[in-house]
Amino acid sequence: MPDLIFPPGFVWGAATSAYQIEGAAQEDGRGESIWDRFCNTPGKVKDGSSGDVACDHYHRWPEDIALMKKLGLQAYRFSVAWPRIIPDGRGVVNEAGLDHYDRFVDALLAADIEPFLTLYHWDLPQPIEDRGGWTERCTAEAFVEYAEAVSRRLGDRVENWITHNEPWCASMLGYQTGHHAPGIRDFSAALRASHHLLLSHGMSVPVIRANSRNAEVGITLNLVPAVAASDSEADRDACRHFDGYFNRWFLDPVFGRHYPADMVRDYVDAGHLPPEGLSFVRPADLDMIATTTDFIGINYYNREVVRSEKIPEAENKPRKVFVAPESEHTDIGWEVHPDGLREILIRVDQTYQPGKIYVTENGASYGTRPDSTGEVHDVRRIQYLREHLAAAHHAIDAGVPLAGYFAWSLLDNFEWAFGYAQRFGITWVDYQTQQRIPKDSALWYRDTILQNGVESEALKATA
Ligand code: IFM
Repeated sequence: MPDLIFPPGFVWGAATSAYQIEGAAQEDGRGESIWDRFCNTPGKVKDGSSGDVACDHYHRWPEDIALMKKLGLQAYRFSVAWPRIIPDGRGVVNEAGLDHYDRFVDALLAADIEPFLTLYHWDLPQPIEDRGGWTERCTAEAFVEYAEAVSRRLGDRVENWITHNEPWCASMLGYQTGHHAPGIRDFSAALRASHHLLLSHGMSVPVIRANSRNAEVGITLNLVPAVAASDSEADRDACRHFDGYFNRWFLDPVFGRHYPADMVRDYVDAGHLPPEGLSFVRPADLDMIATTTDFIGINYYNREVVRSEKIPEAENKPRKVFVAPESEHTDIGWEVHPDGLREILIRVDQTYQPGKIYVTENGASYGTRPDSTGEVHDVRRIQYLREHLAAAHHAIDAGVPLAGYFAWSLLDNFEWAFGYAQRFGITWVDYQTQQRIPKDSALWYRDTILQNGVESEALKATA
């Protein structure tokens, strides 16, 4: 029996994103996104795959809502595909795209599942990228037009809005390292992109509120607690730098603290910013970015242990990250460190006082396959989820206003540059037949929701 009981009203959900599950890439007037272009560029995605079909959720959503219902989900976090709504990025709104999400939201509500709608989960319309993408300020204006179109249509029924998912990934993986679409490798461009992403967040909040009377609006950041590999001054400084690069660069401006001065200095010293610093930031931008929101979403997967290593500037990387070798890792190579979730929740609450927090993603990639009877005994995922929920519970005990938790992900899906090789789902998807099989973790999650709690006692991982 669970001994860690969550507060009454705690929201239990699961999350996905449009490009990772929808498929139907060419249907109902959808335009091209940067991920379509990226996937079609040889060598960008490990298994050469794309989201063209993915989980075919665009057609199978009634079945997927029935699955959510069976699992007892109270909320579902999904994203809207910008290229379905405004195929050229700006200008004409595609009513067929809006109609799809309109029907989908109605069906969720009819099933008594609360929609949490993310506006941007990385599928920028390619025509916008052709004009400079997030490195250009006008992309923030385009985003506001898109937010206006979606919130005008759905704002009477959707009450939970997330402007952006993980702007660190959208800017740094997209424009600095090039591991994600649009595949650019230019640190200065990535810093401009990060600013325009955050600016578009702030600019769209009042627009969403105007269209959705009961809206609660927030942004989702992926946060990674950093630990110095040793007590040496160099490692501690590398840790400060990593934390600034990953966490504070996004948290600080969103909570009205400007961009961190130490990072601006580091970036000027490294030549990523001009000597005058943040030349692309206009006077009113920071107030706009710091527009008060109703909650912050935190995506947590792992921590990083950081050591100082001088690497050639040409490699275009931050100081090297060194993952603790003695730890357990998931199949994608990320360390399992549940206490990092407790730590980051407490830190965000104490440093920034957001008022309300959701864990908008947490989960693990394990490839456990169906056995001969067709069941998926993903014991390690159950252990991962249970330990992270226990950590979340400890954070609540410490006073963190955590209002809900979303498992990543409802379904196995297209894992970006890894293609279909990594499986984060609590539901197995057979990509040949599109059959869905709830894994043991899904059944465990159903019971957890029913009991509104987890057991603190560790299970033994055997699979
Ligand atoms: O699949 C992604 C998701 O799109 C964003 N957060 C992390 C997940 C796992 O990598």
